[in-house]
Amino acid sequence: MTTKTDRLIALVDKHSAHNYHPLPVAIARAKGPFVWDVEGKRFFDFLSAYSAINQGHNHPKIVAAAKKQLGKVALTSRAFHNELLGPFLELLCHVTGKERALPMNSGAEAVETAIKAMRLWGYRRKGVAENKAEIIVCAQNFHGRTTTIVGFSSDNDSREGFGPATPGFKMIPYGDAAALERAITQNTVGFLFEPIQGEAGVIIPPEGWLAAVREICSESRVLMCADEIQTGLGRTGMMFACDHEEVVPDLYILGKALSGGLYPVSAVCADDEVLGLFTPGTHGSTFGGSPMACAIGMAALKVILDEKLPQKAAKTGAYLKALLETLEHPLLKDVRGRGLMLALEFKTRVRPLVEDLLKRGLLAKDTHANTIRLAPPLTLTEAQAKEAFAIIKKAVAAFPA
Ligand code: IF1
Repeated sequence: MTTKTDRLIALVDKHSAHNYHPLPVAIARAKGPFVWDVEGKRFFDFLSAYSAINQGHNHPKIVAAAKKQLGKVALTSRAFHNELLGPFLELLCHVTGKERALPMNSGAEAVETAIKAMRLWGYRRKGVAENKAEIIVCAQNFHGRTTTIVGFSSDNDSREGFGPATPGFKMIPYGDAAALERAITQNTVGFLFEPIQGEAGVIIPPEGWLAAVREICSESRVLMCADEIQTGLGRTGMMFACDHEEVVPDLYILGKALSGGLYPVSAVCADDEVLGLFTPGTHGSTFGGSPMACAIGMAALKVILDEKLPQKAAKTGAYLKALLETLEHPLLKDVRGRGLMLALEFKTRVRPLVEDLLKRGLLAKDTHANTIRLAPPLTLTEAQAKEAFAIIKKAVAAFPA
């Protein structure tokens, strides 16, 4: 018997580009930490759209802000001012402690914006000769899918077939401060990194690395640019993952949870010294900073602040991690993570375990074959964490050794 799910999957198989291998579930609605599929079955969402849903699905305050704006004015373009851009940017600057913010849509666009900003700073402020700017990046990075960004990826699937790569990028091992020091030249304008590598499998850098990076960048006049698109806005138990070492980067790149999932909203946040260098005509976006984006972005930030989601993630994350650490399986290699950015690494492929979790009512995703990322909404209660853990425990027990 073919189910509604089967028919929907077949339709996508037929008409989409095959650039994904989704789990066989078709979601119809969502609320808080739960989604329901087209058959009416409920699941815990332990992916949260890769951390875009930190506030939980359809957070009532964000939905209300979106509804209030819908039908009023959705888009003006930046050719004109709008009622909400200023207030949104003011709040964003308050949260990041930066003087300016430049709103975009997708994460990749914000990363591209940061790359342009760092190069511009290099030419206008550091005195790097035109077209010579270098940006240092890390192996196993994930910063998005545009041609420039995949050009400096070390992941073959991401990069191969899409060249020629944009020049001007240098790669060093992740978490290696000495390598950063060695890689810096007079032409280095920035260091772009993830404070915790998400796609690479929730890789936490060695303690002290972020602080060392801050020191090296300051000494060498290199901009420290943190891609906090996935780690930022509470996910790791603090507002930003850089906060764990009390480090303030020169640029924050934000996205995902900046909208709570209702709309693509991203931004680069930095001081006037950097973002003040753009002049009219040098950068832009049709939708970036639209009234719709600002209404949703502002509500999304307020929820993170008002509900103390970073603190909540720290508490629930510690609770869930302690439970995960009690798991026993001969092939379980590591339990790691910060806040509610958690992962289980096995010595084998975990896709079958992920598919079993789906059958048992919990959505999670494998990353780099052997690792399961566990990243529920930060609004998850301890009781819900306990219930979800019971599902994980049963699935791990049934996972062949
Ligand atoms: C997909 C991964 C996560 C990101 C960081 C920039 C971006 C991302 C640190 C680009 C996006 C996404 C994209 C999504 C899968 C997902 C992902 F597994 F691929 F790596 F989250 F871990 N910087 N990450 O994590 O943001 O342009 O997508 O808005 O399906 O490719 P975007």
